[in-house]
Amino acid sequence: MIVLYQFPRFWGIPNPSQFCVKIETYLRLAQLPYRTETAIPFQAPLGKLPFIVDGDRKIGDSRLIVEHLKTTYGDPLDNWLSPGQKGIAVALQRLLEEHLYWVGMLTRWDYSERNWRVNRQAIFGWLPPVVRDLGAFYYRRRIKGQLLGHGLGRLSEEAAFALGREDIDALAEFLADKPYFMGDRPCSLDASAYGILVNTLGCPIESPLKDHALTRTHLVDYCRRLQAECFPELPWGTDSAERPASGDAIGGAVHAVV
Ligand SMILES: N[C@@H](CCC(=O)N[C@@H](CS)C(=O)NCC(=O)O)C(=O)O
Repeated sequence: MIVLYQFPRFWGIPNPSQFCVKIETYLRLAQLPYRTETAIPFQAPLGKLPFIVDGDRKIGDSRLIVEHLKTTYGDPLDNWLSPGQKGIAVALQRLLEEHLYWVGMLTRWDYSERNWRVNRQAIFGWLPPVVRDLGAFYYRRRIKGQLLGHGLGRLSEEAAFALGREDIDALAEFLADKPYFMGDRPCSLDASAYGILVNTLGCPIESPLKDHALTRTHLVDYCRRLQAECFPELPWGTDSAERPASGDAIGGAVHAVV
C-alpha cells in the first residue's frame, strides 16, 4: 500500500502543508488506497514533505509523486483534458505552487509574530520539546532564507500582498462559476489548488492575503466543496489555532477505497 509521509493534521484542514494536502487530495480523488505516517522534512529524500513510499520506491516532490502515480496506476484525473487544457492546468499549477505558495509562506514565517506562533504550533507542536524548539529555530531561519532567494522576501509587505491578491483574482476569474478549475470534473490541478487555497483562506493565519481571498466567495465555496467531497471527516469551519484536527492527528491512519 502507498504510504504518505506528512505533518500531522491541524487546524481542521487536511494538513498545514499545502503540498501534503495536494497529495492526499490527489490520492482520494484518484481513489488510490493509502495510509499516512507523520514525518518531518529531515526524513524526506529531498528534505521536503510530502514524500511517499510505494513498494521499494521512496519518492519526494509532489510533482514527481503525481507523475509516479499516473505512470503506475493510470491517469483517471487528467486523461480527459485536451492538450490545450493540460497546458493551462500546468500554467495555473505553477502560479499556485511557485508564486502564491510563497506569499502564503511569508504570512506564516515572517509577517507577524502572532502568525509565527500559530504556525509554529501546527508544524512543530507535536514534537518533543528539544526537537520542537531546535526545529522551529532552524526552519524559520531556513524558510526566511528561501523567501529571500525566491525574491518575494525582498519586497515590501505591501508589494508582496498586492502580487498575492493578483494571483487570487486570476484564480477566481478563471474558476468563475465552474465546479472545478477545468470544468465539470476534478483534475490534478484541483488537488494543487485546494491544497494552496485551503491553507490561505481556511486556516487561522491572518493576513491581507486571507482577507482578500475571503472576499472571493466562490473560491471559499470551492474549498468547502472539495473538503466535503474528499475529506468528509473534516467539517468545514472548525479551524482552530490551538488544536489538531480530528482524525489521525499524530501517528498513522489508513484510507482504503471500497
Ligand atoms: N516542490 C515541492 C515543495 C515541497 C515543500 O516545499 N514542502 C515544504 C512543506 S509545505 C517543506 O517540507 N519545506 C521544508 C524545507 O524547505 O526545508 C513539492 O512539490 O513537493
